[in-house]
Amino acid sequence: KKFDVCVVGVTGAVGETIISILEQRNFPINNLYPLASANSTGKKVFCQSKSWTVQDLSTFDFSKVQIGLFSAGGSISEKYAPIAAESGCVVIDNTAHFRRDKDIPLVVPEVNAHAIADYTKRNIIANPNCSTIQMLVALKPIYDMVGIKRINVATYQAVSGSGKKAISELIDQTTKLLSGNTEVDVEVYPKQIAFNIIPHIDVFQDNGYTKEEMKMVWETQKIFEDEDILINPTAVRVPVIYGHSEAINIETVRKITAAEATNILSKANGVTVMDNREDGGYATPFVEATNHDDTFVSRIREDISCEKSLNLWVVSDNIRKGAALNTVQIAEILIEEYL
Ligand code: 2RA
Repeated sequence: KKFDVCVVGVTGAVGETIISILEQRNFPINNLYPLASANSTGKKVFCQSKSWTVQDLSTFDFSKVQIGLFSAGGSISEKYAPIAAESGCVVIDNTAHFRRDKDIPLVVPEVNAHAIADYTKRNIIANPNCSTIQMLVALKPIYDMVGIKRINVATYQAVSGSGKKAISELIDQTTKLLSGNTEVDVEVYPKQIAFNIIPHIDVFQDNGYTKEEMKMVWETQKIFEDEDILINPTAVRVPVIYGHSEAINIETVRKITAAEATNILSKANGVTVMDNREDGGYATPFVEATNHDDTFVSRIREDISCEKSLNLWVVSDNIRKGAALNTVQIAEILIEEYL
């Protein structure tokens, strides 16, 4: 069976990657409707050996499609996802807008695919934040085996997480500085990002954490269906273009050795363990993760400072598995098991 699919935000970093993944995974498309703002209408999108014309989101009739993949910002999803859902289109939304809604499933296929069944409540499924997805793909097998009480995580997040403008800002700043300029334009971030790191992603909350950090708390508890698990994130922006990295320390309910963790992770869906204690024996965002589907796990070692505690280094392409691939994987389960 083939499906009529729309992709909302098709000109953005995630939208473009959704199109290429729909092609790579040969998603059964009957008609494809690339949707964007009025100033992008008429542009051509190529997918599955056909050219599709970008249409204006604001005038689109969502009754034409069965599935809508949204990645155009929270305000666009807030306005159009309910319209699409009421027209009978099942929406898979990449923004944070619906993630905490109790009637909307928040899904990482390798972790809680069963939750997709709840899509019927609002006809909307939420895609988690990229930094949450890679962390839970890596931690789920350990969580199931020995239980996890607490997670400490520091993230090293690529600028592509902020969109195309952030990528060009990093490149422009770097080029200028390497050419001897001392002044650079700073627009997307509060400070220069080239040759720098910024411990601030999304808005500050009253408790001193940023919203990006709190997303990792809220989303982990919802996806694991575990209100008791404790998460302590620090989210940092780094001058990398693609690929988020995370230094994770977990306290487990029952002891797990590094060898046991390596063994269970080596068999886990969507995980590649790359962990040799030698030069280059670990995953990095540019060399290993970019343009790959898997979540890479390295530096697996027992915590020397705490019994029943383990350290992991987790790296993944934030635009692919962190957004576009996870979205398409949810859509694949949707059509295989529900539509
Ligand atoms: C970021 N996770 O990296 C956020 C949104 N993609 O900026």
